[in-house]
Amino acid sequence: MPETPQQQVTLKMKLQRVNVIDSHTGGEPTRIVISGGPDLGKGDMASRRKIFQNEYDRFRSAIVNEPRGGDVWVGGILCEPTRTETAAGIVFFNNVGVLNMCGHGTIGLAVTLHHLGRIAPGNHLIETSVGDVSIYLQENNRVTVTNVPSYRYRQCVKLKLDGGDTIYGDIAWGGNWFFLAQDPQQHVTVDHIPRLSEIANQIRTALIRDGITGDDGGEIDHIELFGPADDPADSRNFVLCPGGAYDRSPCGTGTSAKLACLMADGKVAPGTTWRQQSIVGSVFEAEGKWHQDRVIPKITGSAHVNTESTLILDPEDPFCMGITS
Ligand code: PYC
Repeated sequence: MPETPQQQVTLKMKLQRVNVIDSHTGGEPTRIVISGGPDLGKGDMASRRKIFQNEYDRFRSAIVNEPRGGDVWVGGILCEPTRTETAAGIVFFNNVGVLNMCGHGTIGLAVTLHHLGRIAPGNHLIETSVGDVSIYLQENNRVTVTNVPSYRYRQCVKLKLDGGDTIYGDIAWGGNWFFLAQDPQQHVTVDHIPRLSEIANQIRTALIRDGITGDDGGEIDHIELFGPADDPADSRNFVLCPGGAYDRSPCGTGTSAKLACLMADGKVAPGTTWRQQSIVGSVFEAEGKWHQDRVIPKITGSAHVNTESTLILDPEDPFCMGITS
């Protein structure tokens, strides 16, 4: 403990204070950095994401990793938008790196901006690193995200897993790259999470081993498994996120990727509501329309703000920048 007033002042000057607002969307947490974060410049969100990735990785870890967070957390740096017609810019990240889009995080961002009094219910545009998305905020914490154009890139890809199983699945883009497995043998329920994580990790390893990527060379770092849902949802999913945690929400970008596959197969008609339930039971409603050969998904879910806080980054704290192993 500092003993003199001068020592106390010096210590306080060394502390970095970061103001955050936490919310959860169907059980999946989002931590939005409101102030005290790094200056990422004035470029578009793709260039700010690159700066954040290259120069502020330790800050990322400090915000979402233990001891302040944990593997399941998604964070976002709230940015000044580049255009007057957009409400905000956002750079998403998680426990291991930066993210492209994040559906549950955008729903969380919408209720956070409303909580701050920065947006009113209605329509708003948000700039992300993979393009603009729009949000429609209702009074009751429900938010519809019109996501980036989504599409199936490859159908029925065969994978031989290290565990010996052979699995088939589609590769689709919904703002992140997904492998959507067809594996009727798995029980997609909470009590099977360890087995689901094991299979999903084996799928991810096999994709890397076989050099299978998205059509832009991007890593397929989200793995999605499906099973029967509780009525009235149409499907229950299990989504393994890049950092090894599973999504507690039905995953907005994963639901977009699934909808793109279902619409490509003619199993869901444009404008029809399709409900995706998460492994913990929360539900997103999805509907899409075609734009050329892409699906424009609308994903609706609810989020709740649950914490306003100031994180303290103390250079004398041995775990100040998070536990990374
Ligand atoms: O909702 O898109 C999503 C998402 C991605 C990773 C975790 N949630």
